[in-house]
Amino acid sequence: MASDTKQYDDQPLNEKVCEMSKLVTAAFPDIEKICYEGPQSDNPLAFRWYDPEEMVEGKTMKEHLRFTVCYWHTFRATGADPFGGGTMIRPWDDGTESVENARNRARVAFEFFEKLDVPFYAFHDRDVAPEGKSLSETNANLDAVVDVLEEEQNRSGVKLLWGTANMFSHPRFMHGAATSCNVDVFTYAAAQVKKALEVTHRLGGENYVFWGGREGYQSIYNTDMKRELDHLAQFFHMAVDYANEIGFTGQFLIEPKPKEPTKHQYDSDAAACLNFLRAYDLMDHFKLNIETNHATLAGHSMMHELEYAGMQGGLGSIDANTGDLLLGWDTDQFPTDYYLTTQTMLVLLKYGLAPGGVNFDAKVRRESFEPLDLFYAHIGGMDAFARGLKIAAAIRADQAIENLITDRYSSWDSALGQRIENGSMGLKELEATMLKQGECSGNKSGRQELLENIVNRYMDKA
Ligand code: XUL
Ligand code: CO
Repeated sequence: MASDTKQYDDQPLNEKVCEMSKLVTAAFPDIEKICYEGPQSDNPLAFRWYDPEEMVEGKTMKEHLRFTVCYWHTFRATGADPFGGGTMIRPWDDGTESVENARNRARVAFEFFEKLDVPFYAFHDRDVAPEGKSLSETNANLDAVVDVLEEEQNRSGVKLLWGTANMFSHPRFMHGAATSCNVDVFTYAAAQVKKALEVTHRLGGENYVFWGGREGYQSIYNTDMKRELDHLAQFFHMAVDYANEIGFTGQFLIEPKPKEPTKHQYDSDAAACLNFLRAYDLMDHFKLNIETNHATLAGHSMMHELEYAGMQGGLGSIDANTGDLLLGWDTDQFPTDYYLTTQTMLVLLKYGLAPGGVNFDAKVRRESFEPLDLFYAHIGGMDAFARGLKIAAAIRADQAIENLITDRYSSWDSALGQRIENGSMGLKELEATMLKQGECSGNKSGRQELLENIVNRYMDKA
């Protein structure tokens, strides 16, 4: 692809950008499409493990992994933190909130998706287009950028994994959106979701995500929790009804997170989300989008959250990232740990992922400010997942973990175990059984260390 900045210019660049452009002259001028070169390659701009066409368990890696770039971190993150402003050099971006700049940025994003060879992207409404002075102006801005997204999707074949509405950044959402104490804010949020659903539908989005950014509380003293949760459920039912009305058949997803920005978020973990969905008769319409760093903030492992959702038919998609062991907040780092990706893929292979995907809800560090770092970050994440996929598939092929689990629970395959599992025993019958038997038969070893060694063995060979 041509790599001249000019191809993105609807408008002349302003002075600031021209100056920045001297540093890095175009979007990604020196980068060709990233290709698979194999594990021996030391080319930092090649995949060592991700070979999109390689078959694993009867499907290509591309079909299994459904890699997704997220627009907000990769194209909107500035590198700002609570102690300092932005650091990112993004020569294509004129730093304004103009619609023209947003449209140019969208074209750059597609150059990135194509060069990285990812099949999907995901966005919030407000990542892609600026807010206007009124809701109707904001909607018009969004439409103007969605025109470009649609055009670029058609040109490149890159698809939308999911859309979502940002209902947490604007000050109006200080008390939440669907759970706000202000009925006008609920109303605004409903209008925003209606539009976001229309746009997601127009772009052929395969899912629609709700992350309850401020759906929770800072103080339980001032919170009517029951009323807020009732409102949240009503809001979701409205979204389901409207999706039916417009013919949107994508999967609805809720993304659990326990805290940040609020002290307590209602969607705190997979268990809380599934309980909420059941209590409000939403199980048929929603699954979960499980995010690694959210799982760890909730005090769980990613594997736990995935398994908990998966075993109840509630695993929809994943936001792939990682936290930092030494920091207790949502650092949203790119995942590079093979143990993490292997564990994740073990569960995803078991339950399946489509129409979900592996969305890199991850951002480069503030110090990694060059456009090139965006490539390194995604290549590392994609390779780590491809490697995790291969290791998990090898473990599954040999039933290396499964055999130990089957053996561990084998007592349940006995006549007694089967009678309990099929519901034909009560406390009286069980008492009679144990009175007759007198004592339990011996326990089996849990073999935890052996299992950890087995995983290491597959790390070495896969
Ligand atoms: C925030 C987060 C969001 C959601 C989409 O922690 O993960 O980016 O994924 O709103
Ligand atoms: Co996320």
